[in-house]
Amino acid sequence: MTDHHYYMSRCIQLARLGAGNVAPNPLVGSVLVYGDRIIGEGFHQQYGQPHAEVNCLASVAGQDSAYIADSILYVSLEPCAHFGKTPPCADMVIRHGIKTVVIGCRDPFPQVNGKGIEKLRAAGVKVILGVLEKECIELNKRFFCFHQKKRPFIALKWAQSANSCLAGPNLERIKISNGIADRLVHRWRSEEAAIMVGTTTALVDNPSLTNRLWYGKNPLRVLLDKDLKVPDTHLVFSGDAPTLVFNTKKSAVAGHVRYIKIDAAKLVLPQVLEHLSALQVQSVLVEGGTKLLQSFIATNCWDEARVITNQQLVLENGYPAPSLNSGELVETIQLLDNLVTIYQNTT
Ligand code: AOF
Ligand code: ZN
Repeated sequence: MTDHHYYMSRCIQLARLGAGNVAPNPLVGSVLVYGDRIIGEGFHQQYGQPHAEVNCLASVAGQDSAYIADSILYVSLEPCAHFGKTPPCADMVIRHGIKTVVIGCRDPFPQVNGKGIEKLRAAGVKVILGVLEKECIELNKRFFCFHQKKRPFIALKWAQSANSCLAGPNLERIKISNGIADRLVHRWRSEEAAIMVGTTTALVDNPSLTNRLWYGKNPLRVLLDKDLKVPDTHLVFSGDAPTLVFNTKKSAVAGHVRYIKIDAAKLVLPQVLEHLSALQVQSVLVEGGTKLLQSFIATNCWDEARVITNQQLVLENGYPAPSLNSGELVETIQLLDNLVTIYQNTT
């Protein structure tokens, strides 16, 4: 590991401390190194608050401030060039007379997207770009997907029996995942901006779609219910979190429930994703059922698939689970008799 890699991995570590508090902004970490000594560290801590580089420079102790101009600044994302909620970080770096900046990856946000790097270079700052680039992009995979693909990051999730069934013969609900896997699923719910289900799942399973078994927030609930079949006494409408209902009947707001009318003559998913993007929803965990999951797969509109398989359970004549036609296995986690397999869409 070179010094650059070492300090960049520290930036990533710091950036992660902002998880849960900065969305829809990216997670960013920064360190300032004089010789072989870290004299400043910072990360983006809270949406709307100072950026990583600002916190890093502000953390430098009084007796070290004379060294700032001769230090190397490391930052996991390109310093911003725009006036947003805070002034441009690139300007601040230039003002401090810093001569070398090492950047993990370029910022895909349209108002930055290379302009921060240009600004630094135009001021004579040496910019080293792309150190631990893959890791820095992975850190903000939702933010990157949202700005590059102009749609939320889509994580598909389902639990299946050993013979790849999702429910019993007449769609009856059968407990497939164990308690440990359930906790992992609730953690996933806490990490995504929204959670989505189709009409049949909401009707038959009556899920509340909240995060009860992990720390952190509840996601925004998204229900696809074209004909408004799901009664408002079902748990998806509980007061625990806001709910969006995409349907073909009405647009209305009723307390924490918002109905959004879509065009019955057009494809559903592109309309739904467009609305979610306009609402700055950067990621969605799709929890079923098979029809909805398979329509994301069929249109190749997914980024990750997380499958929980109960290796002990066989459901004779059960209802078939979705099937992936592509995807690279990137992680497996064994939780007693439940095997979690995570695939990334590489196409
Ligand atoms: C940086 N360092 O730590 C972060 C950056 O609304 P604002 O002013 O907070 O700006 C948000 C945008 O700034 C965000 O979309 C992303 O492009 C960039 N985030 N930039 O130099 C940071 N968090
Ligand atoms: Zn900034």
